[in-house]
Amino acid sequence: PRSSSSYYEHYHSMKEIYHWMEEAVKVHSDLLQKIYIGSSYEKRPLYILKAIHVRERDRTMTRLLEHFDFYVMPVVNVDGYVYTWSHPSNRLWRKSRSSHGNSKCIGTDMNRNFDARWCGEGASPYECHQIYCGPYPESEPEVKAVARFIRDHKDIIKAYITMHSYSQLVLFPYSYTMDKSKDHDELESLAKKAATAIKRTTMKTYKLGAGAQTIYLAPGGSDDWAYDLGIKYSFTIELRDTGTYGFLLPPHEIKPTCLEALSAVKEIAQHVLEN
Ligand code: ING
Ligand code: ZN
Repeated sequence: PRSSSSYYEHYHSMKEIYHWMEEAVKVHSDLLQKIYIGSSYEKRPLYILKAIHVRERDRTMTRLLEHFDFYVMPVVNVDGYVYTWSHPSNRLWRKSRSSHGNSKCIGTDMNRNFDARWCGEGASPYECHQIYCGPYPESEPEVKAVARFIRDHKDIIKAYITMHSYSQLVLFPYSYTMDKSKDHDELESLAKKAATAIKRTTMKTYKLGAGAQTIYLAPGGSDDWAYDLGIKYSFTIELRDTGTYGFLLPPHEIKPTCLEALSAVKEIAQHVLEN
């Protein structure tokens, strides 16, 4: 891979990302492990990186790693990601690459495929739609692998954060209903702290709120599912920007976006530690 300083200034192919994961665990074998959690519809491996405690230069990170392990899945939709690189006209592909039954259309929206009021209002039962919920919950092997990993670790997982783009938002449950969750007030104040941390880091403004109230009704999302499983601190962060470039964020904005997102993660971890 490229030297670490410029790695976050370019977009990388799936092949490069696999190579990067391999090298990262080799170089930091004391800190990092690569966990295989299953394979995609097109049989690509799905990996989660686990970061454990080690002496760090960043003091906040050192303290947080003394108390927590971090599990990071760099790419969930590996098949979809590869597909976006295959031809310029496929650049904005969203869904998985599975085919179900004899539909002419390919792909399920993975963020409508979790078992949280699956395929209710805000998802579509039609294969050709962008927000197709799939034939049944966890029909997608990638969703099943993630859900199984979280279920198997639910007693040790203190927080769950899923990164999306774009809109600059810190969202929390629920997205599948307009009703407030029982932890609404605490999650809202923590989301506020996360947005403040982002502001401090890069001066960018992130708005916040419960998913359905802030953007739209969307059942079957991973954060609502994790929350209902018992993981109270469950968030979706919609990264940059607010529409100027949208999904086609210029490469020079990748690094600052990572830095602000990391500051939000740290703020959430800090709160979990104190509560
Ligand atoms: N946004 C999410 C989407 O799947 C979301 C928003 C968050 C939905 C949480 C459900 C739950 O529509 C993007 N950009 O995918
Ligand atoms: Zn998304």
